[in-house]
Formats: sequence, structure tokens, C-alpha cells
Amino acid sequence: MALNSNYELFERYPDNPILSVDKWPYKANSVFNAAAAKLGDDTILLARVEDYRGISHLTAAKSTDGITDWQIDPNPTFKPEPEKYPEEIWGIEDPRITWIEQMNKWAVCYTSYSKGGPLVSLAMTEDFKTFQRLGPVMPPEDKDAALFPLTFNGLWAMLHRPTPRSALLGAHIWISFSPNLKHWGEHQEIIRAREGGWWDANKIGLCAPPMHTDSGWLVLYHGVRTTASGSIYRLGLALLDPENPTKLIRRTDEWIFGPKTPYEREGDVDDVVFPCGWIKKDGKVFIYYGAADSRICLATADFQQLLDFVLKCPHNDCMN
Ligand code: BMA
Repeated sequence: MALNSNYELFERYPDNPILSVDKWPYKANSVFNAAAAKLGDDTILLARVEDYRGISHLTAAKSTDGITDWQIDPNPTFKPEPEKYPEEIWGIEDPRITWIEQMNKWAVCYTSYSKGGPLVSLAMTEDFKTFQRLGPVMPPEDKDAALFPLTFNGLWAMLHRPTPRSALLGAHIWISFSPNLKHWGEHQEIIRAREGGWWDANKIGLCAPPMHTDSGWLVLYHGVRTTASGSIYRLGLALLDPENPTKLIRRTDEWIFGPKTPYEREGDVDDVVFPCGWIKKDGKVFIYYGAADSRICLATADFQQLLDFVLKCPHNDCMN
């Protein structure tokens, strides 16, 4: 198929944004970077809501078609509790949800904004009403984390993005393992930010949780391009070995989605698309993304086309 220069794997929902502060049941500055999950026939989003202090919490919104008629919780669903969890002092942000069949629970990885910097926290829920915290699972600075839905050789696995003190070293995606979801080890870097002029040079991070496919674990990640007028957040795909997720087998050279429309290009932070959740439904992938740190938008792609695209991409041996 010949692709014209405007071709994109993802199609934006024409009535974007699907959720914004205008439709929010209480006062908030912005809603963005929502996690997504299928709850029976419904879709649930756990949105990051930033209040007028600049502190974020999470609120759930539910919809039957995953597009319209969102039932938004009238009050914050999951609030920072700095009295009991001091690492949540400056808010909780950017959740990612994984269904853990073995426990009949959802795992929510989120960023706690501690006085030592952002870190990864983990909580479990059965209903998106009450949450049992496991507490901080990675020290700062670390964020952009999600669990795999099952164990590998008896160990849970998590993707995350520690940030080295020197920006010169770049920020890359790591994997870690745990016997109990609380104590993590066997840390190793698996996807490196590229260098130089690449769209994903120097800083990358996981977006939505790894998606299981017959060909491997599909990973949606963001690359941050630093320019004279700020950063541009765009998305790429990677594929990890189905049996051994420490092994990167494919990676897109090109970004597959980036800020284009006014609602992605202008907001509290310009030029950002930032999905924290994606859902597979009727042969399609729905990605829910924060646009310009100000609103929640939807784009869809054909699942098979997405997978075919990544399978045609180079093996990970010609990176830089
Ligand atoms: C990242 C995260 C996201 C945010 C993005 C763009 O570092 O903190 O929450 O959407 O920056 O501002």
C-alpha cells in the first residue's frame, strides 16, 4: 500500500477531547494522562486531575462505548495521603492499570511526587472505589511504570524509567522483577533512548502498559525531543520477546503519533501527547492520551495493522 505523507496508523476521534475540565463535576485546572481498563463491557479511565494548587489526584470516569457519556466520580477517587504516605506530599500522577488475573485485582502503578523527586508507587483495587497501597516500590527519580499481567519464572515484572542525575547519560526504560510485588530487584535496562537528532533521543519512557500479543509484548513509549522552544512528546512502539521480556526484538524507527492538532499543540504544556492507557476492543486499539497536559483525547488504530507495522521494523541492533 502506498502511504501518503499524511498517513497515520492512528485516527483521532473527530470530537476530541473526550474529557476536559469543562465537563468535570468539580473545580480543577486540568484533566489528562488517564489510565484505561475494561470493566466488563464498560471502559474505565483513571484520570490525573490537577487542582488549583498544582497538586494532582486521580478520578475515575466510566463509559459504555469508551467514547461518550462518561460517568465521572463526583469527588476525587484516589487522593494523595501524605500523612500516611509522605512520598505523596506533592500529589499522585500518571497511573497505569494492569489486570492481574491471578489475584483477581487491578494493579495501579502511579507516580508519587515526593520531596526527593517523583517515584513509583503501587496500589491494588477490585472496584476503583477503594485502593490498597503497597507503598513506594522504586526510589526517586523514577516514573512511567506499569506491571506485566503475569509472572515470568515465578517473578512479577515491571517496566519503569529511572532518571540518572546527569542528563548527559539519558533516561531509558528498565525492567525489574519481584516475588511479591513489593520488593523489586534484578534491575536491567532494556530500551535505550537514541542519541543525536532522533525523535526519541536522550529521554524515553513507557506510556501504556505492555500489551500481550502472539508475537510478543507490545510496548507504547514516548520519546522527548528537546528543541529551542521546548520539548515535543511523541510516541513509538517496541516489541519484547514473549517469553523473556528483557529482550527487545523490534522497535519503530519513526514516531507513530505526535502532536499535530491545536488541542495537542497548545495547553499547559505545549506539544505533548501522553497516553497512560490503551484498550483492545473489536480488533481495534483505543489509546487514551493526555493532550498538552490539559485534556483527555482518543485515537484508534487497527490492531493487526499496528502489529504488522512493528513486525516490519528493524531488529534492535542498528539503534544509533
Ligand atoms: C512528563 C510527565 C507527564 C507530562 C509530561 C509533559 O515528565 O510528568 O505527566 O505529561 O512530562 O509535561
